[in-house]
Amino acid sequence: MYRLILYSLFVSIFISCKEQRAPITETEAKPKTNVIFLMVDDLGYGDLGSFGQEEIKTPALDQLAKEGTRFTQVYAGSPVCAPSRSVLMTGQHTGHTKVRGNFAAIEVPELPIAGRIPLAAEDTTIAELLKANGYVTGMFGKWGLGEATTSGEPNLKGFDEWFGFNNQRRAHNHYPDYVWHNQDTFKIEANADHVESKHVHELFSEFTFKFLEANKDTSFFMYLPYTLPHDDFKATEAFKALYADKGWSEQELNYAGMVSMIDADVQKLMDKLEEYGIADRTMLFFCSDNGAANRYDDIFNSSGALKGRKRDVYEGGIRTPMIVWMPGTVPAGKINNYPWYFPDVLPTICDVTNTEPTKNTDGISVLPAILGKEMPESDRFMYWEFHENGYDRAVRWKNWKGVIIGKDGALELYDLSKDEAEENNVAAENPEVVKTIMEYLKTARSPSIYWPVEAQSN
Ligand SMILES: [Ca+2]
Repeated sequence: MYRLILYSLFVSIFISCKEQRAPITETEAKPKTNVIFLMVDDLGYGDLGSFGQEEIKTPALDQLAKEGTRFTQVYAGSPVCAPSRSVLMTGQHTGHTKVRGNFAAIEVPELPIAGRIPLAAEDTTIAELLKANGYVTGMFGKWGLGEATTSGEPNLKGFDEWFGFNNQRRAHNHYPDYVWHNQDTFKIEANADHVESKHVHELFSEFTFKFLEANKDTSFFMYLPYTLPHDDFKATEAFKALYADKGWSEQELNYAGMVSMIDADVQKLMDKLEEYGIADRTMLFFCSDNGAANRYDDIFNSSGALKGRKRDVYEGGIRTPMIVWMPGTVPAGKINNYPWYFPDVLPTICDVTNTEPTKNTDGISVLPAILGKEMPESDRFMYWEFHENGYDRAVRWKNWKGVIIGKDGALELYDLSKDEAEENNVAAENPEVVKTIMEYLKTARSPSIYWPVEAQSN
């Protein structure tokens, strides 16, 4: 719809320009809307002040929520890292996207890093689409969709510049002695011989702000898949010190400190966008890539009131806090309950930037919801499959949530409008809904050679 409105606007401007024979003005040559997608790693649904957190202090993110819109029913692509990122980048859910797990379910001996499946040439990413539309593209953080020398290497998947980890396992170390800068290794001498001196997040931050300054007068897409607050649990001393009087364990102190490190970066990001005068033409998204790795029940309650955590297809494994911010465009201080998920990010960003999306996406543009407009009640199916525990599947349809644990498991059904915590399986009382979801599941996915269902043990 927005594309249509923009198109009619363009046509009317074009016609009026033609009639008046006006020269191209400076206004028309202005840069387009920038997009920053900041996605942190393993942050839970309940970890932000604006989503109910009481112990960990997130003042900048709370301010972001006050100036932007909080979406309460947004889902990541998967309950773990790599497939969630694959869904995000390709706009295809885990029944269609190339990378459906952190490791393949079968042996793939020809890969440089066994089992880590890269994106292929035919997998089109958001970054490739935006780059083709004239955007400068940068990524700083953890990629996870292709090692060096593979077809999924980030410079081959649309990023002009990238800095960070392409290997997920190495990203567990926040004090590595090298990371990647494009196709070269970037040595971190301060961390040589296992000395923990330079926290890698500080480098991600430095590269982020260098990119921002260099491209503030252009149109840019910046993808920030930061590695906090993922295990290893290590915050810098200054951020741990914020919680020194709490009497928490070392891990809890570090976890809270890591979330606060993210928060400080968000503050700096908002300040810089204001300082450069580009906040009103930059759409900033903030979310997590999957649910909380640890629930920290009775301390942080990182999954909030939701069931499960990372590696579950229950809500606690896949639902993420989502804040969208663009002063003057995205309504300030609003809470929006419209349900959407990572496959929607590609068509939405395409809509924001007036870029032609790929045809094979499983998502829709949720730009109207982001702009505070009514969207028709959602009656589409949202889909997840997860292979680490066997073959788990989840479907969200309207307010229904269907879950199947294991290849031959029976469908559990929850009514999220009454039972967000997925405590009462109402499958027996709703045979028609069960039937509808089971029918959908027959069509939900295409086979994957790397994650063959037949190979699953349960
Ligand atoms: Ca993760």
